[in-house]
Amino acid sequence: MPLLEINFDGIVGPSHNYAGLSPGNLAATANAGDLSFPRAAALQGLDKMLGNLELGLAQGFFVPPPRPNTSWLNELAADDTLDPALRAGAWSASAMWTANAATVSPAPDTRDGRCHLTVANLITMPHRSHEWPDTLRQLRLAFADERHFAVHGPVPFCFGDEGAANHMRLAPTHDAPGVEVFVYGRVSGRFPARQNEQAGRVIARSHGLDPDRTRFIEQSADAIAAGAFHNDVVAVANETVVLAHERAFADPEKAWQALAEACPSVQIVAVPERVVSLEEAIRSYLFNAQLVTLPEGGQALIVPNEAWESLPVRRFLDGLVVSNGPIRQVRAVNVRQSMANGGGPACLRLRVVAAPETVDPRFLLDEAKAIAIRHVIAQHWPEQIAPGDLGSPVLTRDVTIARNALLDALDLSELA
Ligand code: SUG
Repeated sequence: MPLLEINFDGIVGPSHNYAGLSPGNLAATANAGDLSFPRAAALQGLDKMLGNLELGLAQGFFVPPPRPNTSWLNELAADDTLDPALRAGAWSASAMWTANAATVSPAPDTRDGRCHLTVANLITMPHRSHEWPDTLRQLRLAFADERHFAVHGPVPFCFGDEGAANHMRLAPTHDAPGVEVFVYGRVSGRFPARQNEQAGRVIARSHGLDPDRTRFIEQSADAIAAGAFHNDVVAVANETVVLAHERAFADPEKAWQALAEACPSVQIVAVPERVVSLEEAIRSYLFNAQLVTLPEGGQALIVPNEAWESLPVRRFLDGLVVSNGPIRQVRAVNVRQSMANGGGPACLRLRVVAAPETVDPRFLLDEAKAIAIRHVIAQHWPEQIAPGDLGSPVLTRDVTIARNALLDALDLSELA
């Protein structure tokens, strides 16, 4: 059974809102208090998935967890005195950013020849710290076949882990043994470093990775201070290509050398500050792109419209495509509702290299499922939410009905 890269996108939940809960995520804090449009957000996400399906790529999805999260509210002993940010946290649709759901080591990289997944604990931000139990349930369902998958619980809570957003894999092809790169930050500046070095080291050991094909690289404190709260805001890799800002890593020369040593065929495209400044890269989310291998060969970069509309970024991308390198085409997608919370195309997907036949088929997208999902979203997702609506009994009822309708349509009621 051939191994393929399958992108699992999070379906944007019906409670999608802008509460400004992530310090260090500049888009999220800038848009705090804005009206959100959950229906439009979910349809934008679905259209992105369909675009990738049309490219001939394998596409999966995860469903939103229950919101508001009443078990978390109970743990918080929530009453009228509860901090509004915590109340909003119980409503957050942040599980849509599945690049933060787990870290994935494909079967060719691991000692036991299975694909290993570790659910991310997401402890740094309170509104994300309660995602993992529901995510774990879903991973255990989607990847239940223990002959092919090993799904791990979170790393110890003393180490923040934000999943694949801080993990890159280099391999000549997806189905070949690869080099896994764990990127971490150190607490230093005004914003939190969300990925702890030890979290990556725990995952590398428990996934059974070969130390010769594993690297740990420090994120630059400048990048975190400029708003790169995850490495995938300033770097993306696919097969042997790494596209990164020159200021992404603490010691760039050392980083490029480590990558070249571990993977001699690596092609590093380091974008200089004078071509696209770090600030513009973070504003436009150039690097929060999906870099995918096309079935006919070559790679495509799927960027958000915001990157396509940026003059310096556009100039860089035009040059990249005519340079005759591995990236043959650039496609722009509209994920504006997610972008306003700091989530670009890459945040919305978790890459799993696996044989599609070994995944629970209910989590794989095809035309028929896309029609069913679109129908449920159009019928049940709220058109808009103002932050003041969070907590209202009417909205509680509406988002609960909406999610249950989706689970019914996808035959996933066991996740209710
Ligand atoms: O964790 N935003 C998310 C965005 C995650 C993006 N993911 C990756 N880079 N892979 C976060 O900061 C904002 C929610 C709010 O403010 O309402 C939020 O959680």
